[in-house]
Amino acid sequence: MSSKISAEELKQEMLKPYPAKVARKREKQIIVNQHVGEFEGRPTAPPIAVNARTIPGILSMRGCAYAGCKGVVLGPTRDIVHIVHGPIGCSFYAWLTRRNQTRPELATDPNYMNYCFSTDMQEKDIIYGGEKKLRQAVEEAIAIFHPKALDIFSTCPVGLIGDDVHAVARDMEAKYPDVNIFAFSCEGYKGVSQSAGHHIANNKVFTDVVGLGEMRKPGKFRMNLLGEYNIGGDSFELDRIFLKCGLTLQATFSGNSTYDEFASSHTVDLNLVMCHRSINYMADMMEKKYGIPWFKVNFIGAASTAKSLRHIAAYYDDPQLTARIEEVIAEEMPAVQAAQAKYRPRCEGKTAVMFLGGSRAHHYQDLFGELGMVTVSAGYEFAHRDDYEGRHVLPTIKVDADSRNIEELTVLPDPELYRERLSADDKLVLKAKGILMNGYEGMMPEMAEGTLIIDDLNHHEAEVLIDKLKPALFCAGIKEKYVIQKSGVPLKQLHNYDYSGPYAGFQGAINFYQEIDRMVNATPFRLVKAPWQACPEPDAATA
Ligand code: CFM
Repeated sequence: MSSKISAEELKQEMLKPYPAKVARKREKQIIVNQHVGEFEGRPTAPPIAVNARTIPGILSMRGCAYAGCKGVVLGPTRDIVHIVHGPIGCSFYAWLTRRNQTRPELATDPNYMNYCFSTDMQEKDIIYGGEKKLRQAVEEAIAIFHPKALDIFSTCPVGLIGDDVHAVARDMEAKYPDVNIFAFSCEGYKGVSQSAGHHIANNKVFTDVVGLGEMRKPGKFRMNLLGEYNIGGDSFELDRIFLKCGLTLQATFSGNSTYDEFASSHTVDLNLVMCHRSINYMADMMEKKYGIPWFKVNFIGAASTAKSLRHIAAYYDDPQLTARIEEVIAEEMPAVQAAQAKYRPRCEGKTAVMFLGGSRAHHYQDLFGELGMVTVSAGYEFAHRDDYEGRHVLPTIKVDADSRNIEELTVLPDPELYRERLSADDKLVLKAKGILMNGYEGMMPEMAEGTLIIDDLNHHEAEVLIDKLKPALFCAGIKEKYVIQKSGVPLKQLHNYDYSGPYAGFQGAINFYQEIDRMVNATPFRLVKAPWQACPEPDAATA
């Protein structure tokens, strides 16, 4: 750690003002990273208590289950009409702020992403029930847009007043059999964070969409990319690379995606998992039902992109494909290396802290590493122990009441469509090549010992981090951005990328180097003094 304070001292500093009970709970959620053992040749990390309820009164960075279901997993799909059943605020504030982009192939192709569909619940609907209004909204949307599919998202009041969104979906589908209509019980309170919403979304898309279509894209090497949401155009860059390599991307869940792609995603031979947290359920269920193997990839960072492409080549084990992938890497890397040579000396040795949802706090460490920057503290908002420690801890995770709340589907092999793609021997061969089928090594084993890992970071702890570590850059989201910049530290939004992107793939890495150089070498934030630094407000202790 670059600063003088040790990670343990930093942790104690964070715990200091908490009441004893809160401190006891937070103590298990803030962990000094160590490599305590070994699992299959990789270091293991100490256990971290995560995916637990945020303590009331703490200013958390988390979102809600509805955000995870509607905003994250389904939101980027352009030709499903997404109706939010709830007050208008739930819709408006989820309306494209994530900067997930889409690009219809033809100008005439349906694209509903610019629309904000809501039932705009009012007090009257809360008192007398909102199902009637929801039916009207569905009728109206079908009359205007004639979509192939329409889905309904439940916000908190829907669950509280007991509207049966699934009955409405069933009735409406009986009336409009050409439209696939399904609903999500993803009320905001359904889980401790947006993570619950991911699981709810995965389940419904799996049972009600995947397997219904036969729109096979041509190509010998057909695959899906799960957990890539086209923030700032990331998917466009990945599409470019896959196309160049001769790989066919059948479906992305769900950046730049369409309904037909989801429906026919079961026809591929490989699932790549990018964001493990939000979509691992889908990968597992597709493997059980259709026999599609999956492994984890990371296209954030040029070296990680090259490594992931080489893993794809190893999986298909086709000499022509392997040669082509090597050619593409060789073509792309000179520009990346030139950019590194320019920006790395300007960023080398500077520190970053990273607090993002469930994947990026890990993935982006690779990009910072390419700039010679060090991640001195990191954490997720809502990830589970497997994202921190690696999937080998899955059998030891205790299922609590909150997780039990989310349905775990029992999935069996499809009698007709299941096809085994890999034998046990094939898996061993791939393992020898460094490919972990159904695996994820997690963030902590890959981070340096002595870094502080903080789950569900809150405002007070962020202030301690800034005060004690004085990082060159803070990576988080819009809720944190301005308060942190007022403290003199630039903040890069790594949820929606501020106004820029893409950052994935080779071109994305170059964009990122430029952007980070600009931020860590700019002085304005370091020169500002926040009003409260000059003239602090009296607080309860001093008033
Ligand atoms: Fe996955 Fe995401 Fe993330 Fe996520 Fe998110 Fe996101 Fe995120 Mo914001 S799906 S877990 S729920 S990588 S919206 S695109 S940036 S918190 S780290």
